Amino acid sequence: MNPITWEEFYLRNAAPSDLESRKKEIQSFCQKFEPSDLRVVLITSGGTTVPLEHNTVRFVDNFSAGTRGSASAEYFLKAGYAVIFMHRYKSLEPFSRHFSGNELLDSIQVLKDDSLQVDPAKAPVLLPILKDRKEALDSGRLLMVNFTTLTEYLWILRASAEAMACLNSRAMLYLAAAVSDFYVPPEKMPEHKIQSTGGPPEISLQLVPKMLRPLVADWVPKAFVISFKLETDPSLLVSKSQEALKNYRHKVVIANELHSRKSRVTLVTPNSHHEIVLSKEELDAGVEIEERIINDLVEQHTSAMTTLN
Ligand code: 9Z3
Repeated sequence: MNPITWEEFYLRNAAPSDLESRKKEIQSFCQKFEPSDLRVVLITSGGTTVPLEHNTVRFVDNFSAGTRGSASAEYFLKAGYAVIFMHRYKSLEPFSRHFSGNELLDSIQVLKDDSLQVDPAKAPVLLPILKDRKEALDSGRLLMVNFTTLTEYLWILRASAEAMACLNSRAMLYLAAAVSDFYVPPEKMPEHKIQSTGGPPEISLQLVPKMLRPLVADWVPKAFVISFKLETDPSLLVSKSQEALKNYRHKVVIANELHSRKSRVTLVTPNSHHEIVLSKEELDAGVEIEERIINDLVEQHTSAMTTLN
């Protein structure tokens, strides 16, 4: 069955109640950089939920932790970009991603006089992260925007993309979130929690329209748009990415396979493709593949901007 059109999706799926205020925040962030030379990237990160009930107790989710997006945000900030970090609520965030569980609390010691001290052994790890974070916050180059459900994601994505249009070719969209391809339309969703007394439920998921199409063609036509393609069969990666580029006419698809995604990606453009691979030694030394990806994309963005302007 064909998916509904993207226009119909927005008509049938209500916007989050606070959309207007969030939109304003994103618009003023973009307008702040409109008169400057600064480039702005929208990063989407983490997975989306698909509710099964209006009063949601249960939902369909996916594996994404937001590692790719949160690491990428730090490298874009280092490269001088302003970053709109549109992430799944409670998924990994730039800077805090380096600390899991009680790691941060464990790095602070309580002294005999009740004063606090950073564990001298942990300070060399903490210091560069705190300095980079301070720089990003003091310069006003980081905007955090969160979402949880697929519908919320799609409304905020559209509002953000439209707000970025004023930046023309200085805008980049880096769509790393793992967005559900399927959802339960509101008219097919029960109001209340599905009861087990009714036997096993038959849940019919429908296709989500491909939002890359209006995003590239209508919402931010001059932006440098990068999407991600995730497969579990590596033999499909390049051909499916080329197909996406042909269909949506954006600039780059980053193809990755689920299990090797931290050490190997393929950057596919309309005319070529190349791999970025980390060796075992590099991985052991803590090199992150996102650093290489972002260096590559910044160069491609620079040359696209010079051709366009
Ligand atoms: C990706 O492929 C990301 O690299 C990952 C990152 C989600 C694998 P983690 O958050 O994982 O670091 O754990 N994102 C896009 C996946 C996706 O849903 N792509 C769609 C597709 O392949 C289209 S945009 O069809």
